[in-house]
Amino acid sequence: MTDTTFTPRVFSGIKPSGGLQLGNYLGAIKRFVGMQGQMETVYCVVDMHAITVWQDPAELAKATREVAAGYLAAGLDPKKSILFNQSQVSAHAELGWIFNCVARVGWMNRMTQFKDKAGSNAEKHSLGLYAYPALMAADILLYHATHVPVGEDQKQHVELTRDIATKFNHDYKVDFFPVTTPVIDGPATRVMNLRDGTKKMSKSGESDMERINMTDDADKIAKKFKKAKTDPEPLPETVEGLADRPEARNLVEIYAALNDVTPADVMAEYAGAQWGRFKPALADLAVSKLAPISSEMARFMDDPAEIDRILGDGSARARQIAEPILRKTYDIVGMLRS
Ligand code: AQP
Repeated sequence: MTDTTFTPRVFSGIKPSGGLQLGNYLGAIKRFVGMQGQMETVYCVVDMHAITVWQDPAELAKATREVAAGYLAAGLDPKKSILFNQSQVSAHAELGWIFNCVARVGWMNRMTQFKDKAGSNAEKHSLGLYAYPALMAADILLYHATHVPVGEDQKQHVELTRDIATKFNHDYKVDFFPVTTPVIDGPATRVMNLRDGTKKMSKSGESDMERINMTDDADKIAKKFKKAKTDPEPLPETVEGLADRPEARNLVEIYAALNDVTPADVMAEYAGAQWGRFKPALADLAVSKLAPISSEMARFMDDPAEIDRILGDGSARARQIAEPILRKTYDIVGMLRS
């Protein structure tokens, strides 16, 4: 259900915890660009989230510019959208603290992403990794965002954002924060690892062969799809036939998302095809769609001062929305400011 009392506004972000991978592009950036022009759009490089696990400072700065370059290369227009990096708008950290005091420990204990990332070694991980969904709620609610496009893996965190907004409004007897709608649509909301179709493709996954990086060249893309794990069966006749075949389903969904068609359209063309036919077609399609983006990214990366200027300008525009909302939040909470 969408909260209709607030002006429609989109917010989403990507963390610069490494170079962009195909899942970030299909599940996030491509969809972010598609929402541009439909309503006000605010997109962020969430560098404060990246340091929830150790980041080399020089690499973090480079990855922040690379994510910004990815957004721009994929068609984000900094005149139509606000594009900035999170740490330049200190209101994120300030509202994040307030939400740390609203969110309940029991809620955080249910976050599956923390369990997946921390594994059996949770005590060695940073407090920030555990608390980061409260900061993510602040990222969204600081802009009174009504719509948050994300991949499937972030659904639980957007639901937590709704819980935080509802509890804040209830505890302080206000109708101040919107109850945000997660926007999770299209064929590639969960792009899977190329070597294990039961795991999500990630920037920080162990092997480079398990993901397509947005900076991979044509040979690398072809090699990675050629070596992608599959089962021995040819492609089925219908989408239903992909149900228990996670690797086959993943490759079909990637094809569909890259080509802006449905998995059923892909099946209509490739029903019964052997991998020897489908994989090269997928690699060719991926190269034709990704090569223009990666060469545009390289062009932006050659001019870091221009990226920094765009992020600086976006940060100033983001602060204009965020600061009044933070000040009002402080008033509601009873924080005295002289
Ligand atoms: N495999 C994926 N399929 C679809 N969408 C994905 N997203 C990430 N991976 C996939 C979406 O990309 C956006 C930005 O994600 P993020 O970088 O902030 O965090 P993440 O989801 O933790 O991404 P990674 O690549 O897995 O990073 P690491 O390895 O550092 O944890 C989100 O909308 C996300 O859903």
